[in-house]
Amino acid sequence: MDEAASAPRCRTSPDPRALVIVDVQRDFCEGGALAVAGGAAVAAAVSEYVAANEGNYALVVASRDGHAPASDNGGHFSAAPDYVETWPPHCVLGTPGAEHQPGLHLPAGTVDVVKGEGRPAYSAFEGIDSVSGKMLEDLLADNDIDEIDVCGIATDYCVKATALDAVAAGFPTRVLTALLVGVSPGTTRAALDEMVAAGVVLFDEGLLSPGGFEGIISGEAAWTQAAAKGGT
Ligand code: VGL
Ligand code: ZN
Repeated sequence: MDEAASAPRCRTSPDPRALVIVDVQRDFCEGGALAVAGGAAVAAAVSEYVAANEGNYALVVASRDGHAPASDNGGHFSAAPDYVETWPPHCVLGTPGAEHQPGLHLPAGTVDVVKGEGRPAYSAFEGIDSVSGKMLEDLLADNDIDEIDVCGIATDYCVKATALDAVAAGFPTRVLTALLVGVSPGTTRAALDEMVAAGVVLFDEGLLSPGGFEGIISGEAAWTQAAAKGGT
């Protein structure tokens, strides 16, 4: 991580576009503390996409949810989570769950943006570069970024928050629909609608997308099922 983050940024394209890969972490993939079914497949698909397309990006950013240990992180963690605003402990800094999913392969120079230490933070725009300490928006300005592509986990939480903040910050923004997975179909549909209403372009090159548009809203998460069983 540190090695990759301090390597030169990839600069092979004149296109001033950034790719923001949201929270493709062990705890959001199968076997993790807040596993989203399909997370590992997203890690593999993102890796394949980035390997083929990194030359089209002036900057690649991979955000991580990174919460403080021994803290409820501003009410983000709960022993009785509602899976809407409160969650079981996840992505605790210094634990494997906060690391990228092992199947996620990132180019040298990918910026590690971490968010959520001590508080809830769904958007990568709330995060800082773990090396420079800069906010994402400042990093984008430093790199003359004009447009943003977003992918990752989860469509209905952190991807949505990141894409909406990108639009609010004035960036033409695409969400790469072949490279997403959501927690539940209902909230994922609503999130896609909300993003489109805000001006986000849903972009699917037809690459790597087994199920097309339906495919991106069919992911059913283990934690939603757990919530339904546990009830609140
Ligand atoms: C996320 C729930 C809690 C996410 C983060 O990355 O979508 N979801 N913290
Ligand atoms: Zn979190």
